Amino acid sequence: MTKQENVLIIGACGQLGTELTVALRKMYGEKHVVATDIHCADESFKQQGIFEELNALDGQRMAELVNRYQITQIYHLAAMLSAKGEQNPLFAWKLNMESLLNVLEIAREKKLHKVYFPSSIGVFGFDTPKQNTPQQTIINPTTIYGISKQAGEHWCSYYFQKFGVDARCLRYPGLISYNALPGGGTTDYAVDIYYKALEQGTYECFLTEDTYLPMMYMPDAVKGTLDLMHAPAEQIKTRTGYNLAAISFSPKEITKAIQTHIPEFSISYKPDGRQQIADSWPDSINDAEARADWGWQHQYDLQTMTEDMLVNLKKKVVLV
Ligand code: AKB
Repeated sequence: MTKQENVLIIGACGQLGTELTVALRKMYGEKHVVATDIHCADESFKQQGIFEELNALDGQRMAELVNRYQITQIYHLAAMLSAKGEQNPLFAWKLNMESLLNVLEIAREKKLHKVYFPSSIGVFGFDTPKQNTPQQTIINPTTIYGISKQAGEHWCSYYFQKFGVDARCLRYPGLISYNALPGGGTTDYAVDIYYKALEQGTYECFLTEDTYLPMMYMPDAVKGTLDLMHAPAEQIKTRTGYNLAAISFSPKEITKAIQTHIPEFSISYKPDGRQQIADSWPDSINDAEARADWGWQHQYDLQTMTEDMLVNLKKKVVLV
Protein backbone atom coordinates (compact mmCIF):
# COMPACT_ATOMS: atom_id res chain seq x y z
CA MET A 1 0.00 0.00 0.00
CA THR A 2 1.31 3.50 -0.80
CA LYS A 3 1.85 5.78 2.19
CA GLN A 4 -0.77 8.47 2.88
CA GLU A 5 0.45 11.83 1.59
CA ASN A 6 0.19 14.87 3.85
CA VAL A 7 0.63 18.20 2.11
CA LEU A 8 1.89 21.52 3.51
CA ILE A 9 1.08 24.64 1.47
CA ILE A 10 3.14 27.74 2.23
CA GLY A 11 1.53 30.96 1.02
CA ALA A 12 -1.90 29.31 0.88
CA CYS A 13 -3.83 32.58 0.99
CA GLY A 14 -2.26 34.06 -2.14
CA GLN A 15 -3.71 34.11 -5.65
CA LEU A 16 -2.47 30.63 -6.58
CA GLY A 17 -2.46 29.25 -3.03
CA THR A 18 -6.19 29.66 -2.42
CA GLU A 19 -7.03 27.69 -5.55
CA LEU A 20 -4.38 25.00 -5.13
CA THR A 21 -5.45 24.49 -1.51
CA VAL A 22 -9.02 23.78 -2.60
CA ALA A 23 -7.83 21.37 -5.32
CA LEU A 24 -5.40 19.58 -2.98
CA ARG A 25 -8.04 19.25 -0.23
CA LYS A 26 -10.34 17.60 -2.81
CA MET A 27 -7.56 15.30 -3.89
CA TYR A 28 -6.09 14.21 -0.54
CA GLY A 29 -8.91 14.99 1.90
CA GLU A 30 -9.03 18.04 4.17
CA LYS A 31 -7.34 16.26 7.10
CA HIS A 32 -4.28 15.72 4.92
CA VAL A 33 -3.72 19.27 3.68
CA VAL A 34 -2.24 21.94 5.95
CA ALA A 35 -2.70 25.47 4.58
CA THR A 36 -0.29 28.06 5.99
CA ASP A 37 0.35 31.74 5.50
CA ILE A 38 1.87 34.60 7.44
CA HIS A 39 -1.52 36.30 7.46
CA CYS A 40 -4.95 35.37 6.13
CA ALA A 41 -7.86 37.77 6.19
CA ASP A 42 -10.32 35.27 4.72
CA GLU A 43 -11.87 33.55 7.77
CA SER A 44 -14.08 31.22 5.74
CA PHE A 45 -11.06 29.95 3.77
CA LYS A 46 -9.23 29.24 7.04
CA GLN A 47 -12.19 27.31 8.40
CA GLN A 48 -12.56 25.03 5.40
CA GLY A 49 -9.70 22.83 6.61
CA ILE A 50 -6.49 22.94 8.64
CA PHE A 51 -4.89 26.38 8.73
CA GLU A 52 -1.70 27.38 10.59
CA GLU A 53 0.08 30.72 10.68
CA LEU A 54 3.59 30.43 9.30
CA ASN A 55 6.21 32.98 8.37
CA ALA A 56 8.15 31.19 5.60
CA LEU A 57 11.37 32.67 7.00
CA ASP A 58 10.85 30.77 10.27
CA GLY A 59 12.48 27.43 9.46
CA GLN A 60 12.03 26.11 13.00
CA ARG A 61 8.26 26.52 12.97
CA MET A 62 8.13 25.10 9.45
CA ALA A 63 9.97 21.99 10.68
CA GLU A 64 7.64 21.73 13.71
CA LEU A 65 4.58 21.78 11.44
CA VAL A 66 6.16 19.18 9.16
CA ASN A 67 6.70 16.93 12.20
CA ARG A 68 3.33 17.58 13.80
CA TYR A 69 1.32 16.80 10.65
CA GLN A 70 3.71 14.14 9.29
CA ILE A 71 4.07 16.13 6.09
CA THR A 72 5.31 14.31 2.98
CA GLN A 73 5.03 17.09 0.36
CA ILE A 74 5.48 20.87 0.42
CA TYR A 75 4.04 23.36 -2.06
CA HIS A 76 6.09 26.49 -1.43
CA LEU A 77 4.17 29.40 -2.95
CA ALA A 78 5.17 32.36 -0.76
CA ALA A 79 7.18 34.98 -2.66
CA MET A 80 7.42 38.67 -3.39
CA LEU A 81 6.47 39.29 -7.04
CA SER A 82 8.26 41.31 -9.71
CA ALA A 83 6.94 44.87 -9.31
CA LYS A 84 6.75 44.83 -5.50
CA GLY A 85 10.19 43.22 -5.30
CA GLU A 86 11.72 46.20 -7.11
CA GLN A 87 10.52 48.45 -4.27
CA ASN A 88 12.43 46.43 -1.68
CA PRO A 89 15.02 44.30 -3.49
CA LEU A 90 16.96 43.16 -0.42
CA PHE A 91 13.90 41.93 1.38
CA ALA A 92 12.52 40.33 -1.82
CA TRP A 93 15.78 38.39 -2.15
CA LYS A 94 15.74 37.38 1.52
CA LEU A 95 12.12 36.23 1.47
CA ASN A 96 12.26 34.43 -1.87
CA MET A 97 15.59 32.69 -1.22
CA GLU A 98 15.71 31.96 2.50
CA SER A 99 12.19 30.55 2.53
CA LEU A 100 13.08 28.18 -0.31
CA LEU A 101 16.25 27.08 1.46
CA ASN A 102 14.19 26.36 4.60
CA VAL A 103 11.91 24.15 2.50
CA LEU A 104 14.71 22.33 0.69
CA GLU A 105 16.66 21.67 3.90
CA ILE A 106 13.57 20.29 5.63
CA ALA A 107 12.82 18.15 2.55
CA ARG A 108 16.38 16.76 2.65
CA GLU A 109 16.47 16.15 6.39
CA LYS A 110 13.01 14.63 6.66
CA LYS A 111 13.16 12.80 3.34
CA LEU A 112 9.94 14.36 2.04
CA HIS A 113 8.47 12.78 -1.08
CA LYS A 114 8.12 15.95 -3.15
CA VAL A 115 8.57 19.71 -3.17
CA TYR A 116 6.88 22.20 -5.51
CA PHE A 117 8.52 25.55 -6.29
CA PRO A 118 6.89 28.06 -8.67
CA SER A 119 9.22 29.83 -11.06
CA SER A 120 8.15 32.42 -13.62
CA ILE A 121 8.64 33.97 -17.05
CA GLY A 122 10.40 36.59 -14.88
CA VAL A 123 13.59 34.53 -15.27
CA PHE A 124 13.88 35.78 -18.88
CA GLY A 125 15.43 39.10 -19.85
CA PHE A 126 16.16 41.42 -22.76
CA ASP A 127 18.61 38.96 -24.39
CA THR A 128 16.09 36.12 -24.47
CA PRO A 129 14.33 35.47 -27.82
CA LYS A 130 10.97 37.23 -27.41
CA GLN A 131 8.74 35.05 -29.56
CA ASN A 132 8.13 31.41 -28.74
CA THR A 133 10.88 31.53 -26.09
CA PRO A 134 12.49 28.08 -25.88
CA GLN A 135 13.13 26.04 -22.72
CA GLN A 136 16.89 26.27 -23.07
CA THR A 137 17.90 29.84 -23.87
CA ILE A 138 19.71 32.92 -22.60
CA ILE A 139 18.45 33.70 -19.11
CA ASN A 140 19.48 37.10 -17.80
CA PRO A 141 16.68 38.30 -15.49
CA THR A 142 16.09 42.03 -15.02
CA THR A 143 14.32 42.03 -11.63
CA ILE A 144 15.25 40.72 -8.19
CA TYR A 145 12.18 38.52 -8.46
CA GLY A 146 13.54 37.03 -11.71
CA ILE A 147 17.01 36.60 -10.23
CA SER A 148 15.54 34.84 -7.19
CA LYS A 149 13.43 32.56 -9.40
CA GLN A 150 16.42 31.67 -11.58
CA ALA A 151 18.52 30.93 -8.49
CA GLY A 152 15.60 29.03 -6.93
CA GLU A 153 15.32 26.81 -9.99
CA HIS A 154 19.01 25.97 -9.68
CA TRP A 155 18.74 25.29 -5.95
CA CYS A 156 15.90 22.84 -6.70
CA SER A 157 17.98 21.13 -9.37
CA TYR A 158 20.99 21.03 -7.02
CA TYR A 159 19.01 19.42 -4.17
CA PHE A 160 17.65 16.88 -6.65
CA GLN A 161 21.08 15.93 -8.02
CA LYS A 162 22.97 16.07 -4.75
CA PHE A 163 20.42 14.77 -2.22
CA GLY A 164 17.65 13.17 -4.32
CA VAL A 165 15.02 15.72 -3.21
CA ASP A 166 12.21 15.39 -5.77
CA ALA A 167 11.73 19.13 -6.32
CA ARG A 168 9.61 20.16 -9.32
CA CYS A 169 9.12 23.55 -10.83
CA LEU A 170 7.10 25.45 -13.47
CA ARG A 171 7.78 28.83 -15.07
CA TYR A 172 4.32 30.37 -14.83
CA PRO A 173 3.15 33.14 -17.14
CA GLY A 174 0.85 35.83 -15.68
CA LEU A 175 -2.02 34.12 -13.86
CA ILE A 176 -5.59 35.35 -14.16
CA SER A 177 -8.30 34.46 -11.64
CA TYR A 178 -11.38 35.81 -9.86
CA ASN A 179 -10.87 34.53 -6.28
CA ALA A 180 -7.83 36.01 -4.49
CA LEU A 181 -6.07 38.98 -6.10
CA PRO A 182 -2.46 38.81 -7.28
CA GLY A 183 -0.11 40.91 -5.15
CA GLY A 184 2.45 43.12 -6.82
CA GLY A 185 3.19 41.55 -10.21
CA THR A 186 3.72 43.08 -13.66
CA THR A 187 0.95 40.97 -15.19
CA ASP A 188 -1.62 42.04 -12.54
CA TYR A 189 -3.31 44.43 -15.00
CA ALA A 190 -4.90 41.43 -16.72
CA VAL A 191 -6.85 40.66 -13.52
CA ASP A 192 -7.59 44.25 -12.52
CA ILE A 193 -9.01 45.09 -15.94
CA TYR A 194 -11.92 42.67 -15.44
CA TYR A 195 -12.81 44.16 -12.03
CA LYS A 196 -12.66 47.72 -13.38
CA ALA A 197 -14.68 46.82 -16.49
CA LEU A 198 -17.54 45.67 -14.25
CA GLU A 199 -17.15 48.16 -11.39
CA GLN A 200 -16.31 51.34 -13.30
CA GLY A 201 -16.70 50.67 -17.04
CA THR A 202 -13.23 52.05 -17.65
CA TYR A 203 -9.62 51.13 -16.87
CA GLU A 204 -6.29 52.96 -16.86
CA CYS A 205 -3.61 50.47 -17.86
CA PHE A 206 0.00 50.72 -16.61
CA LEU A 207 1.32 49.02 -19.78
CA THR A 208 1.09 50.24 -23.39
CA GLU A 209 -1.64 48.87 -25.64
CA ASP A 210 0.65 46.58 -27.64
CA THR A 211 2.61 44.97 -24.78
CA TYR A 212 2.24 41.24 -25.37
CA LEU A 213 2.80 38.93 -22.40
CA PRO A 214 2.31 35.19 -21.82
CA MET A 215 -0.76 34.56 -19.62
CA MET A 216 -2.83 31.68 -18.27
CA TYR A 217 -6.25 31.20 -16.69
CA MET A 218 -6.12 29.81 -13.15
CA PRO A 219 -7.87 26.46 -13.79
CA ASP A 220 -5.14 25.67 -16.32
CA ALA A 221 -2.40 26.71 -13.87
CA VAL A 222 -3.85 24.47 -11.14
CA LYS A 223 -4.18 21.57 -13.57
CA GLY A 224 -0.61 22.04 -14.85
CA THR A 225 0.77 22.14 -11.32
CA LEU A 226 -1.05 19.00 -10.23
CA ASP A 227 -0.20 17.18 -13.48
CA LEU A 228 3.49 17.97 -12.97
CA MET A 229 3.42 16.91 -9.32
CA HIS A 230 1.67 13.63 -10.10
CA ALA A 231 3.77 12.64 -13.10
CA PRO A 232 6.11 9.68 -12.52
CA ALA A 233 9.56 10.94 -11.50
CA GLU A 234 11.25 9.44 -14.57
CA GLN A 235 9.11 11.66 -16.82
CA ILE A 236 10.47 14.82 -15.18
CA LYS A 237 13.47 15.53 -17.36
CA THR A 238 13.82 19.24 -16.59
CA ARG A 239 14.86 19.81 -12.99
CA THR A 240 15.16 23.58 -13.23
CA GLY A 241 11.80 25.06 -14.34
CA TYR A 242 9.53 23.88 -17.16
CA ASN A 243 8.27 26.55 -19.56
CA LEU A 244 4.46 26.54 -19.37
CA ALA A 245 2.30 28.36 -21.92
CA ALA A 246 -1.36 28.95 -22.67
CA ILE A 247 -2.34 32.35 -24.08
CA SER A 248 -0.50 35.48 -25.18
CA PHE A 249 -2.23 38.84 -25.59
CA SER A 250 -1.82 42.61 -25.29
CA PRO A 251 -3.92 45.10 -23.28
CA LYS A 252 -5.58 46.11 -26.57
CA GLU A 253 -6.61 42.52 -27.28
CA ILE A 254 -7.98 41.79 -23.82
CA THR A 255 -9.95 45.05 -24.06
CA LYS A 256 -11.54 43.86 -27.31
CA ALA A 257 -12.41 40.52 -25.70
CA ILE A 258 -14.10 42.34 -22.78
CA GLN A 259 -15.91 44.69 -25.17
CA THR A 260 -17.66 41.74 -26.82
CA HIS A 261 -19.50 41.39 -23.46
CA ILE A 262 -19.43 45.04 -22.31
CA PRO A 263 -19.40 47.20 -25.50
CA GLU A 264 -19.21 50.50 -23.57
CA PHE A 265 -16.00 49.48 -21.70
CA SER A 266 -13.11 51.88 -22.39
CA ILE A 267 -9.38 51.83 -21.66
CA SER A 268 -6.65 54.47 -21.40
CA TYR A 269 -2.91 53.94 -21.11
CA LYS A 270 -0.45 55.40 -18.59
CA PRO A 271 2.69 53.23 -18.60
CA ASP A 272 4.77 53.29 -15.42
CA GLY A 273 7.91 51.49 -14.14
CA ARG A 274 6.27 48.13 -14.79
CA GLN A 275 6.52 48.76 -18.55
CA GLN A 276 10.27 48.18 -18.44
CA ILE A 277 9.82 44.89 -16.68
CA ALA A 278 7.19 43.80 -19.20
CA ASP A 279 9.43 44.86 -22.10
CA SER A 280 12.17 42.56 -20.78
CA TRP A 281 9.88 39.51 -20.72
CA PRO A 282 8.87 37.26 -23.65
CA ASP A 283 5.77 37.84 -25.78
CA SER A 284 5.09 34.12 -25.99
CA ILE A 285 6.55 30.89 -24.63
CA ASN A 286 7.45 27.54 -26.19
CA ASP A 287 6.49 24.77 -23.79
CA ALA A 288 7.12 21.75 -26.04
CA GLU A 289 9.11 19.96 -23.29
CA ALA A 290 6.25 20.12 -20.75
CA ARG A 291 3.84 18.86 -23.41
CA ALA A 292 6.16 16.00 -24.44
CA ASP A 293 7.48 14.94 -21.00
CA TRP A 294 4.33 14.86 -18.89
CA GLY A 295 1.48 15.63 -21.29
CA TRP A 296 0.74 19.29 -20.44
CA GLN A 297 -2.28 20.74 -22.27
CA HIS A 298 -4.12 23.97 -21.61
CA GLN A 299 -7.83 24.47 -22.08
CA TYR A 300 -8.71 28.18 -21.94
CA ASP A 301 -8.13 30.80 -24.63
CA LEU A 302 -8.70 34.56 -24.31
CA GLN A 303 -12.40 34.31 -25.23
CA THR A 304 -13.35 31.41 -22.96
CA MET A 305 -11.35 32.88 -20.08
CA THR A 306 -13.01 36.30 -20.50
CA GLU A 307 -16.48 34.77 -20.51
CA ASP A 308 -15.76 32.76 -17.35
CA MET A 309 -14.06 35.68 -15.55
CA LEU A 310 -17.00 38.01 -16.20
CA VAL A 311 -19.65 35.45 -15.21
CA ASN A 312 -17.88 34.76 -11.91
CA LEU A 313 -16.88 38.33 -11.09
CA LYS A 314 -20.45 39.54 -11.65
CA LYS A 315 -21.43 37.47 -8.59
CA LYS A 316 -18.77 39.20 -6.54
CA VAL A 317 -18.47 42.89 -7.40
CA VAL A 318 -20.81 45.87 -7.34
CA LEU A 319 -21.66 46.48 -10.99
CA VAL A 320 -21.38 49.93 -12.63
C1 AKB B 1 4.61 38.89 -11.96
O1 AKB B 1 4.07 39.64 -12.79
O2 AKB B 1 5.52 39.23 -11.22
C2 AKB B 1 4.11 37.47 -11.88
C3 AKB B 1 4.89 36.56 -12.76
C4 AKB B 1 4.73 36.61 -14.21
O3 AKB B 1 5.66 35.79 -12.27
N1 AKB B 1 2.73 37.40 -12.21
